[in-house]
Amino acid sequence: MKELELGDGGEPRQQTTSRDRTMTTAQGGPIADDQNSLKAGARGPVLLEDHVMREKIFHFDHERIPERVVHARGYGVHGHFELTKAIPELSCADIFQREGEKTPTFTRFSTVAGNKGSFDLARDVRGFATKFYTQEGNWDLVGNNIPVFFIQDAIKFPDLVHSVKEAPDRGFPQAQSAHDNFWDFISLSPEAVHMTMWQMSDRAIPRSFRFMEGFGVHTFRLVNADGQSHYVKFHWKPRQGLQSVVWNEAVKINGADPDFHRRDMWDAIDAGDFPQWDLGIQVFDDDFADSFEFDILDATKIIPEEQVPVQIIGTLTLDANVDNFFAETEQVAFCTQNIVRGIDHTNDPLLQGRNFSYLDTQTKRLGGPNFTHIPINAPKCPIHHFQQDGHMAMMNPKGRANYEPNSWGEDGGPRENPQLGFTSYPEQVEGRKQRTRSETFADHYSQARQFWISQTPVEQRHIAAGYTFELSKCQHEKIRLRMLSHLMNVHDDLAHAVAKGLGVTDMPKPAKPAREPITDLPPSDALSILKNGPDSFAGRKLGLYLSDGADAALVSAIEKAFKAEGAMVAIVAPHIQGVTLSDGTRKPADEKIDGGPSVLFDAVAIVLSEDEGRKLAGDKPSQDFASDAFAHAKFIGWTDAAAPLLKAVGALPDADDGMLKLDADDIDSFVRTCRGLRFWEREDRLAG
Ligand code: HDD
Repeated sequence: MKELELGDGGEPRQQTTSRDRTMTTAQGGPIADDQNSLKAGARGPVLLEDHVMREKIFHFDHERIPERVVHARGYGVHGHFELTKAIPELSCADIFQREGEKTPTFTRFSTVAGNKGSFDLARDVRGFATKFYTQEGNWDLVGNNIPVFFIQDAIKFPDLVHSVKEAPDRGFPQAQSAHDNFWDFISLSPEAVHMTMWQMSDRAIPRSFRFMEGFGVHTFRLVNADGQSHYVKFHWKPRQGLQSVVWNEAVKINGADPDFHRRDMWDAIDAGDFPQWDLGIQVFDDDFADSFEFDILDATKIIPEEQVPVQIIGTLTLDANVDNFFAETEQVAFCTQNIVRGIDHTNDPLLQGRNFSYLDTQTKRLGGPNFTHIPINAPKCPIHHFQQDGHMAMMNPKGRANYEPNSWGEDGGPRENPQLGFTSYPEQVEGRKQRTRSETFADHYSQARQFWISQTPVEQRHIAAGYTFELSKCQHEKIRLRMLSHLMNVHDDLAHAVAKGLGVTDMPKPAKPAREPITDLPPSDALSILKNGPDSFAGRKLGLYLSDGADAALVSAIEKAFKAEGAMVAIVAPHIQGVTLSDGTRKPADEKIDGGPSVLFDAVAIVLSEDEGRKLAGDKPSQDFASDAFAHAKFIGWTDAAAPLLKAVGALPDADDGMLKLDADDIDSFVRTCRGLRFWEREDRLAG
């Protein structure tokens, strides 16, 4: 039972949990009966006088707040940032001064397009927003898992978002970009082409929030104590390595477990397997900015790591789930304008627009200007100012001074501090007022091409398939062809693969580029997921499908070996009650086979008894388990008794190298193989 505990004076009230206290109304009155409303007679009308019932229903009626206009579906977790390399020469930000110091954080991951109740594995960009509660105020790094953005100027953001969200007349499609409106807008906005390459890649269907990168996207400034400035791009590098699912799998995961990503994060943290990311910075100066092929203020461009290496300066560890989803994940309010002394903005027009949007949207969403009083948003350092009143004011200053300058001496309240306070970098700014786009933003294809040539053949195939799928959902041929005309400026191989997928035989003319693409940018390995995978199966999940009579020694060896690797093992069985193993022990199941399809796991092992193996060969959910694992190029551990099932789905008689016979004395070799995560050769073969 939840109770309210009153703080003394103006302190916020704290919620505590206790069983032995009396339930009360919000006004604190003890409640005698929470089961029945007040009536005139046992079967008579309910009386308006019933303040207990009315208060309860009134509060319930007001439980919802507006969901975020984008990034509505998200999942937040607590953690801390530990500085491993102090950078006082670059920045005077307090958080970057003392190696080994830990700063508390709150990170919210999200999808962009879908509503709050949509599914986790939409093909979409993922938000990666972190609030650092530094000793000199909150710093919010509000990034994505993709280092570039669709548009260059914030004035286009409402159009972009309208185009991807449900059409206003019909209220669908939900949580997806595979529709005419989105590709109509994109194909009329060539600046978006580079971003769509990332979006059509497997980056947009991550296996887990834990296995994706994060990027601050914009170029920011670092400013040191002497007022010297360097440009910086922020990167989050997951220590877990990168990993994505395949599209057919994503579609099925959304049905099997729409909460796949949030459950994954909750489970990992709950099990003490805390995900970590290194914070990297790419630092450069005006000379580099002037010589770089693209404009550093253009958020549709990356700076390749080969040109400006990423230096690691700290580590983010996510180590605590929230106590209350609404209080923390829903109410957290990230604002790009929350920066601290030593970090500053640049003139990136996308960033400048964001700096207006976030504060504005939080005020609407959270009901007023006092959202900074909500504990998840409140700084953890002292705060002193003369802001007052407004809806739900919780922190109210005492005394008479609520303005300055004042002459009340000691009682006069806080004063500004030119030494410690935030000062903007005094960049020289001049120019005519004009609504224009700089010529230096005009190259829309070169980095899209660089992205393409940096991918492995498997990844290229997935990108082409991504475009093909999405454009095939566009019912208007002119939109499909217009998009194709842009892809022709990216790379012939891509354009032809997509054209083939769409069934287009007469290629359209290439779109007229605003500026000729640079065709000799070198590939960059950092852009590929598969080149940055893990070297371990740690943090991954094995689905172990068991039947009655399964070999107990083998089951125990598998569990032991995968746990030693730092992986999880989920037991899947024909019934949720579990199975009786060969030695008579009962093994409870985590999932019944229908509810635990193989798409939920990174690799599978099928350990059946001979009798059950023959029976399960004809069982549809068992067939789906095996055939999906096979089609999604997963490593499959199996025993002879599973052969009829594997034959039934075409995985046998010719076992490929991704299918490993299990041997209780050598499970380690299965674990080692699973570190590769997928047996892509099989996908190559199946794709023909
Ligand atoms: Fe944004 C939310 C990331 C461009 C306006 N954005 C939001 C969130 C993330 C991003 C991660 C969710 C934060 C959370 O978990 O609560 N947005 C980005 C990135 C962008 C970007 C990486 C480009 C580099 N956004 C962008 C533009 C605008 C906005 C150009 C408006 C001009 N974004 C918003 C918003 C949201 C938001 C409407 C919705 C909910 C919220 O702010 O808190 O203000």
